[in-house]
Amino acid sequence: MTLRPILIHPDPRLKKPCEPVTEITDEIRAAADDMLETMYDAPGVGLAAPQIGLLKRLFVMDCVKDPETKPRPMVLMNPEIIWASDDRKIYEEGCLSIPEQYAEVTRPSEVKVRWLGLDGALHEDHFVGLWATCAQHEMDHLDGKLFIDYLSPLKRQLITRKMEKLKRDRARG
Ligand code: K2U
Ligand code: ZN
Repeated sequence: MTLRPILIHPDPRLKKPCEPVTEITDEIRAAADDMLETMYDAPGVGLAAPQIGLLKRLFVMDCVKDPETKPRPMVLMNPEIIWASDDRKIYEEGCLSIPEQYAEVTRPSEVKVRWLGLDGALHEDHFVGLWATCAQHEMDHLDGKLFIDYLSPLKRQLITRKMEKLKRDRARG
């Protein structure tokens, strides 16, 4: 298990659509493992493969926040939304690739997702609440879409400028 560096916006790898997982290789298993470790360490409730520079359709998620409840680490490959509620919910989203920036995003409040599991089987689940928001946020990453793409051009540009400064300052060490 290795902590992987999380790419920071703007980065071309965060804007590219990712390739489907065609074979569950040891590399894919190792990436999923590292992504879960990196997500918990951040901390976050989700992490998509492009955020660690792997342009594959794979994300991990664990939205269990209550320390009394058993964690539910999930690895979803080639995920597809097969149903979304008409009902919408506004959530103040963040992103591990856009640190310390938050904005309201409106999304369907419930989604049904089908995906390929590490066991090689197809799975389906009905997500609500933070799980639904997170799954949609992660699936956007697989299409090269960031939550700031839902904001006005001005707001998006302000956030991008802040991230460019953050990267300059980090490069300076
Ligand atoms: O993809 C990511 O950058 C991980 C996000 C996933 C996420 C964003 C917005 C809403 C739900 C999930 C990280 O978990 S950001 C940290 C965080 C933690 C709890 C709630 C919201 C955001
Ligand atoms: Zn994100």
